[in-house]
Amino acid sequence: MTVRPLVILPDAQLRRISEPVSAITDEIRTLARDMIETMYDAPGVGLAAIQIGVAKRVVTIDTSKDENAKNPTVYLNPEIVWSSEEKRIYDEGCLSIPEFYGEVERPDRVRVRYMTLDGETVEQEADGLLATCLQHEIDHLNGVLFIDHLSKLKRDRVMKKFTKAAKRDAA
Ligand code: K1U
Ligand code: ZN
Repeated sequence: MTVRPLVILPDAQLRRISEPVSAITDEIRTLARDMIETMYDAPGVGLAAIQIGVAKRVVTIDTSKDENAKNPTVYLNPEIVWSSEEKRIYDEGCLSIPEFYGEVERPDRVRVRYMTLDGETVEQEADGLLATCLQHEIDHLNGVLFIDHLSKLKRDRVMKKFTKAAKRDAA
């Protein structure tokens, strides 16, 4: 397993729409293993493949609180098939926008359909942090970032800060 480098704002890759997984190959299995390793190393509770530069619809999530009982789930081609009317606000972070947080309102509960690494199609109902994380990661697959849910003023500010930092790092 390999920890792969994270793609950081304002990298244009983060705006790509990821391609569906059409077959479960060794490449996909290795990608999923590396994503889990990268997610734990960061550390984070979720990761979308585009955050390591791979435009495939693959997500890993582990929202379990116990650090000694790791329980990652791999979601292939995840899609939201139902969302609750009730909303919840969570102070979200993103491994591609380090050390920046912002309050985002999203449906409180969702039902997600996805394919497992065994090729089985399953549905999962989620609430709390898992529901928020699933929506955040599925946004990544569509080139959407949590800052897109904030005001234009906040988004412009964070974009400016990260663009400046990227220019400084490149100099
Ligand atoms: O997609 C990502 O960038 C991962 C992101 C997922 C996420 C977190 C919170 C709300 C929505 C989506 C993160 O994991 S940010 C880091 C984080 O939240 C965390 C890190 C260590 C322990 C607990 C949480
Ligand atoms: Zn993110």
